[in-house]
Amino acid sequence: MYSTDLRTDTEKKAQAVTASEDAALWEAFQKRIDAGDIIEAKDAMPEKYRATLVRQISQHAHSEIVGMLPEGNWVTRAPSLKRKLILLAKIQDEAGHGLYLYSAAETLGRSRDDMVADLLSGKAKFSTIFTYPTPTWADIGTVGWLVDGAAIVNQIPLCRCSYGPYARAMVRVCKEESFHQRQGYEIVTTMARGAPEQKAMAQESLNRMWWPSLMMFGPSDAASLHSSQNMKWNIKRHSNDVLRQRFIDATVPQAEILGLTIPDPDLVWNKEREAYDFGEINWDEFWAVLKDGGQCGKSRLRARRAAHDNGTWVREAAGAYAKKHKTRVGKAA
Ligand code: FAQ
Repeated sequence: MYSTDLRTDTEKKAQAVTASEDAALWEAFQKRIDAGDIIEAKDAMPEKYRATLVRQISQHAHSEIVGMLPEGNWVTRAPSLKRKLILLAKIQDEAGHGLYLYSAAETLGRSRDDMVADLLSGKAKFSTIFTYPTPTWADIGTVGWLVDGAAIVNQIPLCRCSYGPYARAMVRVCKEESFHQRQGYEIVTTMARGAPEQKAMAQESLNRMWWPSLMMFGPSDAASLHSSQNMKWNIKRHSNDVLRQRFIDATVPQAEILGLTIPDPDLVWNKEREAYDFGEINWDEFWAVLKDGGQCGKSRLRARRAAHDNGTWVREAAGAYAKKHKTRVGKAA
């Protein structure tokens, strides 16, 4: 079901054979990458390239789907009908992003059913940011402003990723994330310019969400496992630390405009570097969240499992329809 793997069985077998010709294949492949070629689903590629893309794209897809939950928390309590409609549309966009991404990963030969099974069993990762709770309405603003803002900084370079289906999916995703970031910033602006209680709520949310947003870019370059190979393959165009710095430099002035304070006493503009110096990220917290799911990791997975179970009848009906359609088309032919 849902397969978008474009390869025929013969092509799959041929590619499995070429995968064993490591040295020659890797060299020819690297030449294509260095020449700026875009790799397509049916092209020969080292199995490690395929595996790393499946890992990254499926983790990204899971993040979009799990990322719907912290915002879903506020659909029934949005402060006005207009806010509710906007929030619903945003959450639906995130579902769409998940679906493009699962489809892009399927072109590499992994089925969506398998990827979803990995998420539900707890084997696959999703972004640490979505293990944090969203207890106030201001969090819906900061999720858009900071989380979508960080996602854009991370994902714009992915529009030039060497793997065509992922790069093309990212173009549309980034356009929508850009709208999401603006709607989040608009919520925070309204609160920061509203009553003192509203401004305090926006500040309190920024205090909680700032550091986890910085962790979205992944571990420091020194601790990153995949960055150097992924940059060699033009999957990643910039390192985790470079993108994190870019996000900080863009976001600090946005907080200043609102009269909000970034919760980092070490944050200071460095004239020589023309960039902000910032305090130490709590990497112990990051690794602990990755390992045990932090505050909400387990409940996010429980919610996903329940949604999956509730959707069983839809998948069964779609499968039965597809089978019937195939039989009809077969008979007509
Ligand atoms: N959370 O060696 P690296 C969004 C893992 S979408 C969890 O540096 P890499 C939209 C990493 O996977 C947000 N795991 O890895 C939205 C690896 O694990 P593994 C998601 C993390 O791949 C907004 C290990 O640590 N975006 O927000 C995290 O080179 C609002 C070592 O790390 C993407 O997925 C983390 N924060 O770089 C939705 C973008 N960081 O597999 C709803 C695409 C690292 O070895 C509402 N992904 N890990 O066990 C990427 O750009 C990269 O995969 C990175 C990590 C940058 C995330």
